[in-house]
Amino acid sequence: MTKAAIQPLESYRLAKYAVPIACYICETDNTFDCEFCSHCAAPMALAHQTNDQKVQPQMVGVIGPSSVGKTVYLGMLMDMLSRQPERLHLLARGAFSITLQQTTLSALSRCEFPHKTPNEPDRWNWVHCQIRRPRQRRPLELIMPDMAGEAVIEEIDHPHTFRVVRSFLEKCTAAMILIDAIQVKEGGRDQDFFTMKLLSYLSELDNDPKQGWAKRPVALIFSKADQCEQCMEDPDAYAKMHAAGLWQYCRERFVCHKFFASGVAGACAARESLLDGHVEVPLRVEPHGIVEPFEWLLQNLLARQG
Ligand SMILES: Nc1nc2c(ncn2[C@@H]2O[C@H](COP(=O)(O)OP(=O)(O)OP(=O)(O)O)[C@@H](O)[C@H]2O)c(=O)[nH]1
Ligand SMILES: [Mg+2]
Ligand SMILES: [Zn+2]
Repeated sequence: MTKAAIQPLESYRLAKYAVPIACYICETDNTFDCEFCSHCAAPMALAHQTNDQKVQPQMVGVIGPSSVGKTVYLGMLMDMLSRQPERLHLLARGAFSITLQQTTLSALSRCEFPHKTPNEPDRWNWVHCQIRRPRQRRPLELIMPDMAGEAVIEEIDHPHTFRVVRSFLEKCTAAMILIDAIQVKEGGRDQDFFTMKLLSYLSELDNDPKQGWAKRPVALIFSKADQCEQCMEDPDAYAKMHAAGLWQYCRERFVCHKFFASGVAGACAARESLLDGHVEVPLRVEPHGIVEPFEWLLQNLLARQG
C-alpha cells in the first residue's frame, strides 16, 4: 500500500530560467545557473560579478605565444600589487584572481615554474580586480585572463576557432604583449614575426581611427630579461637593434606604445626530468620591471578616460 503524499509544486523555480544572463565577453544569453558561457566558454561568474556594478570593468589583454612567460608575469604582478598598497591598491574579485597568484607563487617557492596553461578556455584563470591609485577617487575595474598562448596563435592563424579570444580582444581597451628576450637574443625571428602578426590582427579587429587599436595603449614587454642584461638596461634600444621590424611597425601603427623589460628569476638552472625532459628551474626569485608596464598602462587608460 502506498500512502498519499503531498508533492509541492515548484514551478516558480522555472521562472528563473526565463530571465537570461548575457555573457560578459560575447554577450550571448545564458541561463542563470550556467557556469561557463555556452557560446564562448568564458566564466559566467564575470557576468554575475559585474551585473550590479555602476562602473563596468575594462578588459586588458596579456598576450604572447606559448612559453613566453604570461602566467609567471601575471601571477607575480598580482602578488606584488596586493603587497604594495601604497603604490597601487588592488582588491581581487572572485576566486580565479587569487588562484592564479596562489599557483604561481607556490610553484616559485618550490623552485619550480608553474605548469603550461591548458588550451581549454574553461580552465583559464580570469583575473578580475579593482585598482585604486593613491589620490585617485574612482577605482578602475579590470579583467585580465591568463589565456593559453596556443589558443591565441590558433585564433590568429584560423579566425573564429577560439571565439572567446576574438570576443575578448575586440573588447580590450589596452594590451600587454610579451616577447621572449632570450629567443630574441639568440637571433630567432619567430618572436618578431609573431608579435607583428598579433598586432596586425588587433588592428584589423578594430581599425576605427579614434577608438581603434591604433590609439589604445600597448605595452611591449620583453620577458625573461633577467637572462639578458642589455635588454634590462634599455628595452627600446634593444628592440631597435634586435627586433627592428617590430620596432618600426609599432612606430608607424601604434601611437601609444612603449617597450619594457621584466624578469622574475634571479638565476635559473636546467634539470633533466624523465617525464618532462629539459626543465628550467628558478634558483632565486628576484622580480624586476613587473609593475612598471602596468602602471604606464593605467596612466594611459585614465588619460584616455579624461
Ligand atoms: N629566466 C626566466 N624564465 C622565465 C620567466 N618567466 C617564465 N620563464 C620560463 O618560461 C616558461 C614558460 O612560462 P609561462 O609563464 O608558463 O608561459 P606562458 O606564456 O604562460 O605559456 P602558455 O601557458 O603555454 O601560454 C617557464 O616554465 C620558465 O621556464 C622569467 O621571468 N625568467
Ligand atoms: Mg600560461
Ligand atoms: Zn560568451
